[in-house]
Amino acid sequence: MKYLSNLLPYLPSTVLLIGCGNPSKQEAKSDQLQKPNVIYLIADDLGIGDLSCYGATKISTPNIDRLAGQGMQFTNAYATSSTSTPSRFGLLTGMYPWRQENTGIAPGNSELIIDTACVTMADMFKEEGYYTGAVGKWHLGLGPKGGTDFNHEIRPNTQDIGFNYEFIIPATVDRVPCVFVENAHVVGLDPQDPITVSYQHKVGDWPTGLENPELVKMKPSQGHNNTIINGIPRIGWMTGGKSALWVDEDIADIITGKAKDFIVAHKNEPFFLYMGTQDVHVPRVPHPRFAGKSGLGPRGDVILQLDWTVGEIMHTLDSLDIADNTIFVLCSDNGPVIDDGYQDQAFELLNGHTPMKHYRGGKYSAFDAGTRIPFIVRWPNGIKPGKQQAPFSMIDVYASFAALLNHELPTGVAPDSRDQLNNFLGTDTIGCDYVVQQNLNNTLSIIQNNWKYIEPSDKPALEHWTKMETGNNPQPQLYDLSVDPSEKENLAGTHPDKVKELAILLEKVKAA
Ligand code: NG6
Ligand code: CA
Repeated sequence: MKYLSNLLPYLPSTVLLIGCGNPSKQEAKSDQLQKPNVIYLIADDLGIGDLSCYGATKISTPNIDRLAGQGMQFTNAYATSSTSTPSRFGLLTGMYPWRQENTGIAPGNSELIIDTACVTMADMFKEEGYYTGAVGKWHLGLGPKGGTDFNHEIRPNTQDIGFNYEFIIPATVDRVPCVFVENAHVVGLDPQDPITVSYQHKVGDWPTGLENPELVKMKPSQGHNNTIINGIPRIGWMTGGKSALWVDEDIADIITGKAKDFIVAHKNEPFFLYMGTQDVHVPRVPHPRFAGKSGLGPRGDVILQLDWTVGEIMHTLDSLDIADNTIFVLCSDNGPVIDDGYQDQAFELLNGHTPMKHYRGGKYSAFDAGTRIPFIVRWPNGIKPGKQQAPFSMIDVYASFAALLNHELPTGVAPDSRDQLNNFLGTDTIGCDYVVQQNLNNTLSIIQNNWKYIEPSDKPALEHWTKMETGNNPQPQLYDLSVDPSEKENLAGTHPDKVKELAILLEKVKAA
């Protein structure tokens, strides 16, 4: 098994005693030679500046800091895209999302946007004998073309693209329907009270933020004025399914509990757990035990809640004695945003906190803060703790795991994913040849050797609601990230050859 050669230098010496101890000892040790479990925890809209291990001083994230201290902490890691749906699509398919239509931010009743014929990363783990699960935020659609019917078995679902088990939030917490789906069924649904969802027009007679603003406990700042659920006006209209509605304050507890249950149930076999937290996406509604605890308002409080979730998963692994042979990845799906549509005082209470660090832009943007993400990989059996400065892109996670498992990817599978295993393990300090980034409007950028080129775009320079800089510019842009990480000075005019070189490279990637 090839993957063992990667981890041999780091295996505890006791493992080398396999076969020469007493039988019970031998059995216990052989666990350590089992394929490593994989937990891939993708937080929502978490910024590289939101964690104390990345330099935040106004907030403390002790559990995540411990994870980072015991693993490889990446300082130049990128998501494929600056919003959720395409970013997650790229991770799970190993294909750049901009190659496929319909991979933009998905509504809550979107069809499953990953073709069931696609061999996903979950399929790959399954073929390798892993038990696979998806828990938490999904946001890649469910059901057939035409949209999801939440009142019957919901197929195709994650179980048709490689997952054995699912307990998911269909889209985002600000989108209807506000229900969980477990193994193709809405949890707690009363068949006498079926769910109707629309993203075109009002359905049923439940109050909306637009018509009944006096009923909301969290006011919108942008959009978010359709059906009110739990006092929070959402995107989209719904009616029915009353017994199935989630309570926002409890979501972190529920999905963390489901993730823990999954780990406990599958501790004796290799497992792959893909977990998406709703934190720190809007609406930011912490459990009362975190409310007011950060001093930075709800946005800070849900960072503490996320840190708690990570701590719970770590404790679970410790209590089962499987932490050493579990690869635990923590990252974000895209860059941070401060006001993303509710009046939650995120700006007013920042208190000097810098979610984007010194990077330009944020969620939605072609500038670096759009896709630059915190990225931590802990694997005591296979990774010596350290910092990884080499460039790394989430598009390469799939092929890197395949390499770890010595799993040959057939032609056409994960077409854009490159084997960056040594980068992922922190032993390659050069990193990937180039990183491609995608903004809200599908404007692409490419980074190579610290030079960043953003292709020209006629799309708006500011995102409509948040006024975030999108990085769109009708002129080509070129930045030297080695001296200008904040992308202040466009050097395209003075470096036409570099612009040409990177534009050609980007065209090549597009044509591949
Ligand atoms: C935007 C929403 C924003 C968020 C985003 C998706 C408005 C005004 N803004 O359209 O609140 O939901 O979509 O975020 O509706 S993501 O992280 O899931 O991509
Ligand atoms: Ca997101």
